[in-house]
Order: sequence, then C-alpha cells, then structure tokens
Amino acid sequence: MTKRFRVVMTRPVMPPAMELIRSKCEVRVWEQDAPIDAATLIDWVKDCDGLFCVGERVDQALLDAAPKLKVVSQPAVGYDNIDIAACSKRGIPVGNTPGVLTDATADLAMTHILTAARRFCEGWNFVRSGEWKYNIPTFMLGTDVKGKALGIVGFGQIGQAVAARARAFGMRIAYFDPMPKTVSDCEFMPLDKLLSESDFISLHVALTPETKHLISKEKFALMKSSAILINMARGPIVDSAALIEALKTRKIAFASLDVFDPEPIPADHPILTLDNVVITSHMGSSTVETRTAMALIAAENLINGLENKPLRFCVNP
Ligand code: 8YV
Repeated sequence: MTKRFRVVMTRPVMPPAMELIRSKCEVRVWEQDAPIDAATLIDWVKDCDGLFCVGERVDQALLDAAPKLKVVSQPAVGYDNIDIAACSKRGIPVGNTPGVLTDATADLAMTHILTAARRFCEGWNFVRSGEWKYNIPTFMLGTDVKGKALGIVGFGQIGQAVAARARAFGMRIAYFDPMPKTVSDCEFMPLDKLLSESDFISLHVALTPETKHLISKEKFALMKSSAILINMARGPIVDSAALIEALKTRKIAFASLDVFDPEPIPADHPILTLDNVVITSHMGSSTVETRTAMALIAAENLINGLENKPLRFCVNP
C-alpha cells in the first residue's frame, strides 16, 4: 500500500507514536547525535505534507521551502519556537500537547523546590567526595519549606499543579498571572510585591515577547537575599546575565533551574562555575508515561491535520 503522506520528523519519539505515524505516512526522521541544522531541515521539508518538530525554529523561511505543508505538530505545550502568525497566514494548523505533561512538570518543580531547600545536590557531592568524616549539628543546614512563602509566576495548569503540591508541604502560596484566577488559599499579588515577599519564586509562564526577560536586574533587586528562584518554563524568561550577577553577588541565595538561556549550556558557560545553582536539562516532562502520552497526542494532531480533520489540540484554530 502506498502511503498517502510524507512527514519529516526532527527527532524520533516514543515507539507507539512512531508506529502510529509510520502506519499512515512515509517518514523521514533525523536520528543523528546532534540537532538537525536549519539548512538540512529546509531541504527535507521541500516535498513534505507534515512536519513533526521538537523545538526547532519553524519560521517564514522554512514555510516558504515547504509549499505542500499541511500541518505542524510538536510534542510540547510550549510553541515559542514556531511562528504561529506565519503558519496561520498559510492556513497551517499547529498542534501542541497541553494537559498530559502538567503533573510530571509540577512534580519536577516541587523536586527543585525541595532539593534546593534541603541542599540535596550539595549533600550528595559532599558524600561522594569522601569528605564526610563525622556529623556536625550546625553543618550544611537547609531551610524548612513549611510556612515559607511560595510565589508562583504564571498560574495556568502547571502553576496550579505546583500550588497543589506546595500546599501539601505547608507552604503559603501567592501567585501572579495576567488573568487572576479564583483558587482557594492562593492569593493574587502584583508581580513586584510577589517577588519582594516570596521565599521561593517559581516561574510557569509561556515565553512571549512580553515575558522575555521578565525577570531582569530590576526584578532581582526586589527579591529577598534568601530567595530561591525556580524556572521550569523557558530560559529566556530570565535575563541570564542578570541571574549570574544576582547569584554571584548573593543578591539572591540560590537558583534551581530546569531551563536556561542558552540551551544546551556550553561547557564553558559562567553559570556552570557558580556554587549556588543547580540545573537539570529541560526534563520537566521526561517520564516514560508522560513522553508517551505527549508523543501519541502529537501523532494524532499530525494525522488529523494531514487528513483535514480538526486537531485535538490546536494553537491557531
Ligand atoms: C518538552 C516543554 O518536552 O512542553 C513543553 O513546552 O518544554 C517540554 O515538555 C520539550 O519542549 C521537548 O519536546
């Protein structure tokens, strides 16, 4: 049977989704141990009907190179890498995967809050170094999270799921969101007040022109010197130079990040020399269950777009 659609995938995803896509489409997948470069992607999309991407830039130049393109699908809730206006202008639906990654991402946010509070990575590095000779009652003390103020910036599905977890740990929760929500025992606060009153600040906003460098030098100046910053959203929401300065000068105490600008972080980047930061490699949704669910929804979005059906989740309906 000849397959009706040609699809380009910039990465393989979980096997059930690969099988689903392969059952209907002729697939060209980038499997090399490096990201696909823009020139190769432009070459590959020349005669494709569908593009399945994982964070690559999808811009006007790419769309111009793909005259037959009918759908763009990405296994992620964020789509800041995709020029949505340009896709809409061409009538190309863009699919994403909200909802299924909420719990996994909120779990990792809570992990960052707890591990930063309790100096988890420092503790392990100490034990591994062989320096642990005896126990000292005043050594490597962390901070309780119970009773501490958690300020959540961006109170969508993920922000609210972090609040639910933090509530169970006895934290006091405030949030800032351009669209105030009614959630019992979570207080809305203007951003500057939230930044100045929080012990932990956790970022969960989408990256847009308005949120780029939302956390700037001026915003760090408002924070407590004991503040711990968590970023699970997108690196560029924080001005990296201002963050490094704030950490170096102890303007804030600690940053525990799952995302950074740039990503991946070059081995010689100054952020990696600091002793008051811990960074994981953008793995908020990285569980077998969640990545499988995301890949399957993204596969469904892709196939629906190819078959001229509505996408299950479409960012430009
Ligand atoms: C993705 C994410 O796994 O959903 C998002 O927006 O950042 C992550 O869950 C990542 O973009 C790779 O697909």
